[in-house]
Amino acid sequence: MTQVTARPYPYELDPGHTALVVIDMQRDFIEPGGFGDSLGNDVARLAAIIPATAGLIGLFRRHGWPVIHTREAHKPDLSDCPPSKIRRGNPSLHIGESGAMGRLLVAGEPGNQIVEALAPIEGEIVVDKPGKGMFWATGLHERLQAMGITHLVFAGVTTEVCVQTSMREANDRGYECLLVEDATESYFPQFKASAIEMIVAQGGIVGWVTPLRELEASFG
Ligand code: C5J
Repeated sequence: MTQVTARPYPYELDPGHTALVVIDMQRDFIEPGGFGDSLGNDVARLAAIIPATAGLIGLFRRHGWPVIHTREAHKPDLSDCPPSKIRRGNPSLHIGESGAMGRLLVAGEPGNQIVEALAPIEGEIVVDKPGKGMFWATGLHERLQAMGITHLVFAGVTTEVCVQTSMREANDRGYECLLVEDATESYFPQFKASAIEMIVAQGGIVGWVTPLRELEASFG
């Protein structure tokens, strides 16, 4: 175990049993013309965390620790997308409709790919998830169990939606969860701040939070 300075108190990272999960760093959320944009969000906010997220991925790769990338993605026939999700909001384009980067949130479309700077490399797991949480209809828990993973480090977007949902679901499944605060972002700064406070409140009811520099201080 290696101690990482974190809130609400030091996080004990178990190097042989830890994986990084990078949530939904997709063009659909981060670039103009995608799903996030269709909902009226300022997507430029999210692009700002690409360097810190790249640094975090680099740290895990240097140590040979597993890196998992998720994508919010639906099958081309949308059979895994509830009608309620398609209807929700008042978007300029709905899930499955064609935008500047192809069909929104549909697997295989250009907009559904992870941004080039964070692209997965051979051997890394890429999980297409139809929900906000990373365990719903993905089989990921079983894969992590088979790998002997007990600790998960989280990054990605958006903090209060897919990251927080995934982290809460992981916490319920018994994983020790750490969120890297400068490698996650929201379209709404106040929601990022609130999500972080919810995670660390009550003695870390969902897990721990730390900046990338503290992980680098512990592991170089
Ligand atoms: C959203 C996500 N916000 N990846 N997805 O719809 O957080």
